[in-house]
Amino acid sequence: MSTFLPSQLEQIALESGFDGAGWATAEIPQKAVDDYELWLQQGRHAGMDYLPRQLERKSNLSPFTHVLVLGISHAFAAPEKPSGGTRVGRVAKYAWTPDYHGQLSPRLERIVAAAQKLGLKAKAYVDHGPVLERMLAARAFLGWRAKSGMLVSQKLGAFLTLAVVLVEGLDEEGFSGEQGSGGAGVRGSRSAGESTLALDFSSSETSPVRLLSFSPPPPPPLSPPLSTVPAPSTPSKKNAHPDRCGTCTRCVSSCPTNAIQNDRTLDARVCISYLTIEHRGPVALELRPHIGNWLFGCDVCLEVCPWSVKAGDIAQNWQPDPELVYPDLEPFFTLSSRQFERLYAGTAFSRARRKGMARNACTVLGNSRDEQHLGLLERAAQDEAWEVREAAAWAFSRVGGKRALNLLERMLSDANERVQGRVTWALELENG
Ligand code: B12
Ligand code: SF4
Ligand code: SF4
Repeated sequence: MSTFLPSQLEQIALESGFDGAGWATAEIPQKAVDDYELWLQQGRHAGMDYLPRQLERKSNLSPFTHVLVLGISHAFAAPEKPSGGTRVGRVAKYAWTPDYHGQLSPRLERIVAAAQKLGLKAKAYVDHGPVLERMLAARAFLGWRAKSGMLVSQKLGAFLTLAVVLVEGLDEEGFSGEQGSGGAGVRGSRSAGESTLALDFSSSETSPVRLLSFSPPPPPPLSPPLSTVPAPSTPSKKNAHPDRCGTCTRCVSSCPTNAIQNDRTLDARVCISYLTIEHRGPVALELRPHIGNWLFGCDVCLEVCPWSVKAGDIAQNWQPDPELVYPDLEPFFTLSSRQFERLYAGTAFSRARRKGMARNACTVLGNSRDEQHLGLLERAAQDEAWEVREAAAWAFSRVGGKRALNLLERMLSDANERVQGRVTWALELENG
């Protein structure tokens, strides 16, 4: 019997730049499937039609037997703002790095290759795979399913990107040290000289970290040597990390649009993250003022969390790009769609497309209520996409004043009915 395999992959993950890692069995509790179905039935997935389609694949991960769940902090410190341009929109931190999928893929490939060398079949996913990543992360003891709906870690806070490596070929024998149910705590360290952010749940009263004993396959020699591998962990069965929200409700009360439900799920129809990233077309009028200066995504429920505050700006293993942190809004109106796609290829912005970003920019400029942005909105009023012109008309009415009114009146002849409707609505509002 050897005792190295799962912890060895964990160690490789930590050395590859992940901040936390833990094992769960690949079984999906019926409760999670039922909850997901209910969520869909209630229409809380808004226009994300791919979510119902994924239900079946998310409900059954076979032939995979175990999942190595990984977390990497995106709690970046804000870089310095570049000079020039109109940089007034906020961007959610997860979108601050160029191509987070691209940055994580080589790290995941390394783990998959290591698993394959050990005779296991493995497949990795980050974000858009048909995998209930948060549920698995909770069962792998990376953190708990918090009131915000986020997987929050006691050490790393809520700014945690998740990824999974599904592994085939391990059986319960492989984790035969397991005593009943429990999840895998994470104990890992990076190479000497680097700070250690690996999780340690030893203070948790139900911490299930136990020694494992492993049956074959026998390992090829891998670095680091086995003697340096930290205490191995066990895969979870049913239990999850204990709830550390306690009586706190900061995320719920701070959410600008009351999107957080009392069953720890979101109503995506009103979540700013959904509205600015996934939603196509005009945003419901009553929600626009609440979007404030969020240009892309929203971090309110993450940043108010005391566990994020306690963790601090700990992301070290990748770097934000200031042009993504403080994007100049002007190019969203001046670039063609093709130029936009080229400029933002691989970034999270590409998901919203040029016209989505231009629409969002109008919301931010309108909510700034600052007349100095009327020039840019004038440009938006001539955009080729009617959704952008509609948002510009709304923004003129939000900024208000004589010049905005003149610009609105000029839009009365817009060829699109919906734009005309918004202009008429705005003028009526302006005229009392
Ligand atoms: C669709 C999606 C969205 C949608 C819908 C969000 C939602 N709450 O479902 C929108 C666009 C709104 C969104 C927003 C954001 N997202 Co998003 N999103 C996803 C995606 C692609 C699918 C999520 C999904 O299936 N939702 C459906 C719901 C029903 O599923 P669920 O949240 O996983 O929870 C269900 C089950 O897992 C179960 N469950 C959860 N925990 C547990 C525990 C136990 C023990 C059990 C039994 C069950 C259980 O209960 C739920 C109901 O079934 C995932 C990636 C992925 N593949 O999982 C990223 C993901 C959830 N998003 C992520 C992030 C970072 C964000 C944002 C912070 C981005 C931003 N700053 O703007 C916001 C956060 C909003 C919030 N408070 O949740 C991260 C979250 C990481 C984390 N630490 O939790 C993920 C995991 C991506 C990643 N790989 O890192 N997102
Ligand atoms: S609107 Fe913002 S604060 Fe509210 S749930 Fe969505 S991401 Fe969180
Ligand atoms: S803000 Fe409070 S309630 Fe919300 S996730 Fe963090 S600890 Fe839980």
